[in-house]
Formats: sequence, C-alpha cells, structure tokens
Amino acid sequence: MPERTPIAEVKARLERAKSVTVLTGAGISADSGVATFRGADGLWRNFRAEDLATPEAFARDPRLVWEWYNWRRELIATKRPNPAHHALVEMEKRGRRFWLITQNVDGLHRAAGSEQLSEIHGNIWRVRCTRCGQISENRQVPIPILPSCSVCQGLLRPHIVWFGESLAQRDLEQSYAALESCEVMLIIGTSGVVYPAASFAPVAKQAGAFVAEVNLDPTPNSDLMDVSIRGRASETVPLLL
Ligand code: BJW
Ligand code: ZN
Repeated sequence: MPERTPIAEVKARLERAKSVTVLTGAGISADSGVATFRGADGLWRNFRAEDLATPEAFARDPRLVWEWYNWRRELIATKRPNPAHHALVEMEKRGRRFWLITQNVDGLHRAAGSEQLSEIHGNIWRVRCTRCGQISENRQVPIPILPSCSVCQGLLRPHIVWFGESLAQRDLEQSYAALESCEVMLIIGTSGVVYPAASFAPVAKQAGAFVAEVNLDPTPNSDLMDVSIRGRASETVPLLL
C-alpha cells in the first residue's frame, strides 16, 4: 500500500475518531494577522510578553500594562477568523465528543462559532475587578486608562491568566477530562513552552491518544507526535476535514 501523507493520515484518524480534542496557540491566529508571542513581531516598545503579563507588572505600573492591552485590543479588533478557525467549527459539528482548548485570548474561535471550548488563558474582551472580582465583557477600544468597576469603583484588570497565576479550576477540569478521553489530539500553532498547556500533549499520549501537530517549526513536543504536519494552519487545517 502506498504510504499516506501526514495530512491524509491525520484526516483518516479524525474521520474514525469518536472523540477529538484540539489545542491551539498563537500560530492559528497568526494567519489572521495577530502577532505570535515568541516571534520577532511579538514585541511592544521593547517589552517581552513575559515582562508585562504578570501580576507584579500590573501592581507596579497598571497604566503601562493597560497601554499594552489597549494596543493589542486595537489590533485584534480589526482581525477576523481564518479558514483554520472555521475548519475547527466544522469539526465540532460532526456529532461526536469534541473539545477545543485554546491558549489564545483573542476571541477568534468564538467569533468563528466554536462553542465547545475552554479559553484557558482568558479573553482580552473581558475585564475583572481587582476589588470585588466581578467579571464583565468590555469591547471599548481604547479602554479609558485606568478603567474602574461600575459596582465598587475598584481598578479593573484584563480577565487574562498571567504568569504565576493559576488557571481556572473549571477550565483545568474540562481540559484534563478532554485530554484523558480523546482518541485523537490535534495541536495547532503553539510553541509548547508555557505550562500547563505544554504538558497537555504528553497527557493525551499517555492516555493512549493518537497525537498530531500542525506547526511551521518543530516544538519541544515534536518527538512524541505520531504525525507532524509542517505548514501554515490556515492552509493545512481545512485539508484535515
Ligand atoms: C504557526 C504559524 C502558522 C506561527 N501556522 N503555526 C512548569 C515548569 C516551568 C514553569 C512552569 C511550570 N508550571 C508553571 C510554570 C510557570 C509558567 C510557565 O509556563 N513558564 C514557562 C515560560 C517556563 N506558567 C504559568 O505561570 C501558568 N500558571 C500556572 O501554571 O499556575 C500554577 C503555577 C504557577 C507558577 C509556578 C508553578 C505553577 C500561567 C501561564 C499563563 C500564560 N499566559 C500567556 C500571556 C497572556 C497575556 C496575554 O495574552 O495578554 O499566554 S503567556 C503567552 O504564551 C500567552 C500564550 O497563550 C502562551 C502560549 O504561547 P503560544 O500560543 O504557544 O504562542 P508562541 O508565540 O509561543 O508560539 C507560536 C507557535 O506558532 C510557534 O511554534 C510557531 O512556529 C507557530 N506558528 N505561525 C502554524 N501560520
Ligand atoms: Zn468591583
């Protein structure tokens, strides 16, 4: 029998699978024009995400951190889901167990129509009060700096998981349930260096899943993949349907 291409192999696995879990990272939104974190264009005024996305940075200089988010909100507001986001909506509609875990905060999966998903690092269009904890949607661009809570006047912060902060318990439970029960796990456009998401592929593999990645470059998890597809998410993911 002729050997299958990586895309044909993953497509065949997806067709047969009764449960599918997908993990996405910044690479899937790169094709919509949203900068990745660790690429050359991931910098803002010479700051790295690691310098700004921490509770310590916000406590020290909330104005600076909000300026960074305003810049990103402005950029993301003009972006639209691409064919890879839309293909994942189609995958979800196939009437089997499906769960999408995204590290992206840009909201493009929801904009495309995905519903069965955990946004494990939060969402750039939500804010949270640092005093009373209320979470609300906020699509103002730019948001007035410094924004305050309509309930208690406390300082608002982005509803995003920063370095050193725990992910929401519910997101972790949904993610691990999906990882431990899936037949196929598909990982799209993540560098695989930020935990706990970096450990999700090993968890699924350990539980017996067929694990495949779509990425322009190799990642620290590439060695454990059953199949690696090298290419752009927007061009390759639609071919898996
Ligand atoms: C394409 C493409 C195209 C391009 N097509 N592909 C265990 C060991 C060591 C450290 C830790 C650990 N456990 C926890 C930590 C600490 C920390 C951590 O992981 N640090 C590492 C950096 C070492 N993790 C945490 O603090 C997490 N909290 C936690 O675990 O709590 C408990 C705890 C705390 C402390 C100690 C121990 C336990 C929280 C992590 C929250 C991360 N949040 C961020 C920032 C949000 C800010 C914001 O967006 O506003 O989320 S970090 C940033 O990285 C963002 C992303 O979601 C995340 C992942 O990045 P991603 O998506 O992979 O993007 P890139 O840019 O890195 O990669 C893009 C990829 O796409 C590349 O591979 C390209 O090749 C590819 N690509 N174009 C296909 N067209
Ligand atoms: Zn409040």
